[in-house]
Amino acid sequence: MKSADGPAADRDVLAEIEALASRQNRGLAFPGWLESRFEADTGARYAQILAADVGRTAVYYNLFLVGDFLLTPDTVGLAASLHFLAVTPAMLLLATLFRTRVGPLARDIVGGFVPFLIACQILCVFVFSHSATVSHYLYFVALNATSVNTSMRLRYRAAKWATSATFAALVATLVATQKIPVEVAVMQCFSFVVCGAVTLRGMADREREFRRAYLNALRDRLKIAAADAEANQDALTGVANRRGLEIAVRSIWRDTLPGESVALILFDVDRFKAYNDLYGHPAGDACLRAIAAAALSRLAPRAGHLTRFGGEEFLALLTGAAARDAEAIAEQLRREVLALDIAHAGSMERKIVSASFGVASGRVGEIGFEALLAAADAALYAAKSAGRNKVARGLAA
Ligand code: GH3
Ligand code: MG
Ligand code: MG
Repeated sequence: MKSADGPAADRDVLAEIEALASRQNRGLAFPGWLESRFEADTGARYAQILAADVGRTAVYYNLFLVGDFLLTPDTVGLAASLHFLAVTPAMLLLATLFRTRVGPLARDIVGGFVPFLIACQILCVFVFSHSATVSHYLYFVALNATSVNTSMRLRYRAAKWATSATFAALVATLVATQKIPVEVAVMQCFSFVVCGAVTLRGMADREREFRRAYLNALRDRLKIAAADAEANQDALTGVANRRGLEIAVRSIWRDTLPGESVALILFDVDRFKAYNDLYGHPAGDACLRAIAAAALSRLAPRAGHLTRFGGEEFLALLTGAAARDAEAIAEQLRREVLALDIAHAGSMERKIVSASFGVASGRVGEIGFEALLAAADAALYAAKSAGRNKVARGLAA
C-alpha cells in the first residue's frame, strides 16, 4: 500500500525502507505512507492483543480492592461500586471497542483511558475517605501508572497522554483537598513523576524495537518478493520466463472455473537469424525488446500472460478467450509487430520485421496446457509454411 506522498514503485519502497532501517531513528512514527502500511499489517493483531491485555488488567485491578479494606475501610462500598459498576464495565467496553477496528488514533486515545480511569477511581476514594491511612492509599496512583504502563501493551502516545492527564488530576486533587501534609504530597508527586517517566521511557524503547523489527521483516519480505519476481522474469525483455510460465499455468488451471475458455498464442519472429546476421546481435536484442513491449501493452488490458518461450519465440496465455477472440488478438499482435516498422533488409517476404502466429484454445477441465501448446505449435508451423506474417488456428486434441 502506497500513498500519494509515498514512493512510486516497490523498488523505491525497498530503498526507502533500507535507508530507514539503517538510520538511528529517534522518533517513533514512520513517514505517512509507511505508517499506513504498518497499521494495515499490524493493526488488527494489535487490537486483539490490547483487548486481551485490558481483560487481564481488569483482573489485577480488582485484586487491589484488598487495599481498600486495609487502607480506606470507610469507603469500601464506594470503592466496590466504582470498581464493579463504573471502571470494570468501562474497561470491558473499551476492550470491545478495540475489536471493532477503530483507527490508530482513536485506539490510542481509548487505550489511555484504561490507566486514567483507574487513577480517577483511586483519587475519588482518596477524596471521600477519612481514614488515617488515606495518604498511603494515594501511592496506588503511581503503582497503577507503573503496572499498567508495563503490563498493558499500550502504544507510547497512549500511555503518554494517560500519564500526563493522571499527573494533572493528582496535583489538582492534592491542591483542592489539602488533606495530607505538604511533604507527603510532594513525595506523592515525586514518586509519580519518577514512575511515569521511567515506564514511559521503557515503553518508547519497546515500541521503537517493535517498529524496527517490523521494518526489518518488511524489508526481508520485499527483498524475497523482488528476488522471486526476478527469478520468474526474462532478463532481456522483462516478460515472464519459462519458470514464470509454469507458475502462471499452474494458477490458471487451478483457479479458472472448469468450462471457461483458455487460449494460447505462440508467435515467432520471422527470419530472425538473418536479422541478427545483418544488423548484429545488439540490434536483434533491441528488436526482441520492442516486440515484447508492444505485445505486452496489447495483452495487458485482457490480463494476458506473456512469456519469452524461446530465443525469438513468445507465448501468450489468455483466459476467457474463445477461439475467435484469441485469433482476433493474435491478428492485433501481428499488426502491432508490423507497426513497429523495424527495417529488415534480409527478409525475403517483406522488408520489415514480422512474426508468425499459432493459436489454439480450449476449455479448462477439458484440455491441458501441453495439448494446447502442441496445437498452437502445429498452427505456428502452418503459419510459417503459408508464407510467414500470418495467424493460423490449430485444433486442440
Ligand atoms: P523463421 O522465420 O523460420 O522463424 O526463421 P528464423 O531465422 O527466425 O529462425 P531460426 O530458428 O533459424 O533463428 C532464430 C534466431 O534467433 C537465431 C538466433 O541467433 C536468434 N536469437 C535467439 N535468441 C536471441 C537473443 O536473445 N538475441 C538475439 N539478438 N538473437 C537471438
Ligand atoms: Mg524465427
Ligand atoms: Mg524460432
